[in-house]
Amino acid sequence: MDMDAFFASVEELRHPELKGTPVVIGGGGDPTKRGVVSTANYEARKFGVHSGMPLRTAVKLCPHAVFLPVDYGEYSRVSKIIKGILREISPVMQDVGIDEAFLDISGIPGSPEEISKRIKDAIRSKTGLSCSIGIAPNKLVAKIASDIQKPDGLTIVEEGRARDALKDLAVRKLWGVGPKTEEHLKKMGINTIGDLAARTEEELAGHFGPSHGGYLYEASRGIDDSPLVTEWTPKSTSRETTFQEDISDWQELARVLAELVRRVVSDMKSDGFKGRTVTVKVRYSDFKTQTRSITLQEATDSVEVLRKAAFEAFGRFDLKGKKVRLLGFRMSGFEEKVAQ
Ligand code: TTP
Ligand code: MG
Repeated sequence: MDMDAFFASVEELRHPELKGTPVVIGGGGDPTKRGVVSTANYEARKFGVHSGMPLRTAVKLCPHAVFLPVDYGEYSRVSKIIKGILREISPVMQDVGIDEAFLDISGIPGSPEEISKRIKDAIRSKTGLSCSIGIAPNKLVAKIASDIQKPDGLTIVEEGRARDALKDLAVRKLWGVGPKTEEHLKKMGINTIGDLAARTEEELAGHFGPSHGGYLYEASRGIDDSPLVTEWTPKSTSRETTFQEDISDWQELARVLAELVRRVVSDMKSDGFKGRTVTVKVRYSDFKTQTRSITLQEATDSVEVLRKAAFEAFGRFDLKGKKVRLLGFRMSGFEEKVAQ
């Protein structure tokens, strides 16, 4: 899912009078000053204005456009709402950028068209904005597909049709094809993804090395096995205990905390991770919940060091006169252990 002319569309929501006028967002919004175009709405794009272009060039191409400064705070506020909607539709979501995300919809009921309509309707009703969606067997093709029809587009690439769907597109649409690779490919007579797919893996490896060459060979066929990286991927490990009866005895809480630390460290060790950030969670009898965290200088899996940090974090709660309903312990800030 990729939002349409994102910054410009958010500005049009706040300034409905701008609808139908060319709008350019960039820098401080003054085209006589230095700065580049962040984005332009579709009206301004008709004049050749695009992201990354100097504002001074944009004003020459489209002198009657309205120029506005970048208001990143407002765009990220709207972005958070959109990501919340997407996460509700599929919790397996990779947040890519301010206006983009990958969703794994393989476990979601409904046809691709129905799911896509659900996403578009929810975003439109909660924010007033439109988006474009690409549905495909993998991230590489889905991303490209999301850009094929815009705005308010939907492109579905069925399993087994990826190579065909990509063949007429410019090679730079592939991830990992920047201006340098594009130039090199052009010299080899390769302009489209289809041209690339016609070459042998040996030839591509000869020009770009086995790794990048192998990648180009697979990508040109729409092959991509990269997993979605969800917010859980740099994962955290936690354990918590809800007491049968709310507890106010500090000794008893400390004993439970030590046991939670022991169990979390054991989980972490079996996964081969070391962590830096220790978080203790306390839920009181009135359900009010607080956390206290400590980040260590270095990642560790030492139960002694982590228990000490957990008690230090625990000491930062004001438990006087309160009863505790739940106690939790979480480790995050993981580093993968280097194999010896
Ligand atoms: P894009 O999704 O690339 O562009 P867009 O949403 O404006 O337009 P489209 O309909 O083609 O998707 O980028 C999202 C936002 O990121 C864009 O609104 C502004 C910002 N951005 C920059 O600030 N600089 C840039 O060079 C680009 C490409 C985007
Ligand atoms: Mg976009």
